[in-house]
Amino acid sequence: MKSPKFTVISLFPEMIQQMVAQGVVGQGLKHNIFELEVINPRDFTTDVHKTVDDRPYGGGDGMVLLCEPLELALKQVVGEDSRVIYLSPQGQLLDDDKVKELAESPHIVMICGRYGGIDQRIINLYVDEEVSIGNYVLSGGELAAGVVIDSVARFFPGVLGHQDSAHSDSFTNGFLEAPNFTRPQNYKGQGIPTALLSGNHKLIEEWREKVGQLVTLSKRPELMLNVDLTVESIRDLYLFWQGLSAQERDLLGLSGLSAEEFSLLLAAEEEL
Ligand code: 4FL
Repeated sequence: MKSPKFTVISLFPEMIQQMVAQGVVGQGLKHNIFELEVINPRDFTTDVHKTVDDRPYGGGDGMVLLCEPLELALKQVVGEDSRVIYLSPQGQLLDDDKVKELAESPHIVMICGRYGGIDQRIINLYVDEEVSIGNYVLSGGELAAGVVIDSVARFFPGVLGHQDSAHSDSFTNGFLEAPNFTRPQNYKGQGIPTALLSGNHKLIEEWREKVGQLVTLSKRPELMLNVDLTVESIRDLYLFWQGLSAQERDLLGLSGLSAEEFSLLLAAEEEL
């Protein structure tokens, strides 16, 4: 099977190359688990000044990327199986579901605009979808492209050392991860949750799942509503929480949680 491929169209190609060179994603690239191509619209200019942008019609701040260099770049890289994405705050928000969906695509082409954006007619002609990484404006789409590559590549088989790492991380089951601990066993008076010292892998797995749900309820309660929870599972979770000592709750960062959050969750679930 052919490796999945990212093509990034950017005026700052080194920025993309550098973002993707490190860590597990960098190793994945080095080992050809996926391909990365970066092309610069400036290389497709036809005038002596290599002009890539111009002032917006109607006036306003920032410069707008010209159609022609972008179109020539796109024509060189876009094929039948390409998915063309324009990174923009106007796009659909990138989340775990979107990342998994993009990881199924054989070829993702990303256009990075500068802060003034790109000519709308390029979007009309070539862009399949706009993607945003958050509700804020960047000086350009490059950092957003780096975020897409990193988050998507984690789902390519072989990028994460442990084959199922991507499948026990935060969001995998819709919930956040349980906190992690390593040596020493006592750090400034804080120990290790007893379940994690039990050596019972099945018990540890169940404990982590429950704690992950409690962390989600405590820190990001709105995420609880994306998951199908039964009244019974909420009661179970409440009982599990009640079984934790005050000290263990502190250790797990769950001191903010009270019976109130469980009642609110129950009420919200019943409304759905
Ligand atoms: C892209 C912001 C994706 C958030 C400026 C140019 C952006 C962005 N998500 N800001 N592109």
